[in-house]
Amino acid sequence: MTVVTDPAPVALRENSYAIVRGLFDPATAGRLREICERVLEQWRRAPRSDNPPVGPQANYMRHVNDPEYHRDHPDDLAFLLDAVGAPQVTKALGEALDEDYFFQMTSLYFNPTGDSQDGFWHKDKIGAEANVALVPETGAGLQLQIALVPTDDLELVPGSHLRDYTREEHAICVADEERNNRSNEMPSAVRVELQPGDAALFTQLCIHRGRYHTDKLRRTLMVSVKKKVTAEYSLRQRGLDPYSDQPWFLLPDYLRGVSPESRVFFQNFIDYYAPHWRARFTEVLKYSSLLQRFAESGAPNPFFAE
Ligand SMILES: O=C(O)CCC(=O)C(=O)O
Repeated sequence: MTVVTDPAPVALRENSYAIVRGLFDPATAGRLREICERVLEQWRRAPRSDNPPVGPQANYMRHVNDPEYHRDHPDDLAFLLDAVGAPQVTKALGEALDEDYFFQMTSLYFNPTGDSQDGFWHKDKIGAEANVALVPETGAGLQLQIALVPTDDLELVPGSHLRDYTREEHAICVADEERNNRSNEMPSAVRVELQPGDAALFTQLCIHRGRYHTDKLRRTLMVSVKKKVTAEYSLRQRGLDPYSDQPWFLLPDYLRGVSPESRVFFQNFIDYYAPHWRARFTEVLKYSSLLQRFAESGAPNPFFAE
């Protein structure tokens, strides 16, 4: 008899993924689900960003921790942040990465309301970011998916992060202008089965995809982390991007109610990006005060002149 055991975080560097059963207890997973349901409903009505766009085919949203989603629910924000930075989360990430890293982003994956779709197979396109990592097997960072309802929607090919595409994988992921990339015939693919509170960690470098079926409820909270060295490289090359641009972390009471242990997780991210968020504020202030002066003067606004 073959006994299949879940790959542990430390084994991720070989297996592409790891599973932590019961990362959160059912009560915590239940409360996180309630919070995410509320945020999702608000996002559908009043998204804070147009990327990805709201619509019947939408299957994920970014920045669940944007404070505008929690204006009337400060306890929810504290609960969410406390969970995202919880010691068991950082322990699993630390064991899997064995390299300095920052918090990067939260996302929520959910089933669409429109047509059902099998996702497309891909390795995340992280380009040269992968080359600066100390531990190449884990690329630029990791994704940690926390199931809030039972799910087996994430699929991946274990070990595929350590090599280029095989002939069969290439035929599915790349060939013929990616026409076959939603194929259900991917060799050696595994479905990651999770119960509420369980978590899957995986590297962006492996072949993976989601399943987005309207009749399969999905609520999966994803925490993305980026290696420190990759974050530095990315900021040098491109400046702030839509993921790292989270100036709400500068709000004086943003981490109110969050435990000291969880605050530590966010503090490195804040310390690193705060000067860049502040620089962007300086620009906004400069231009917005100027706009006001033009409006008050009654003179034509030179920004819109021929
Ligand atoms: O879980 C999913 O639906 C897919 C996730 C994914 O493609 C990604 O994180 O790059």
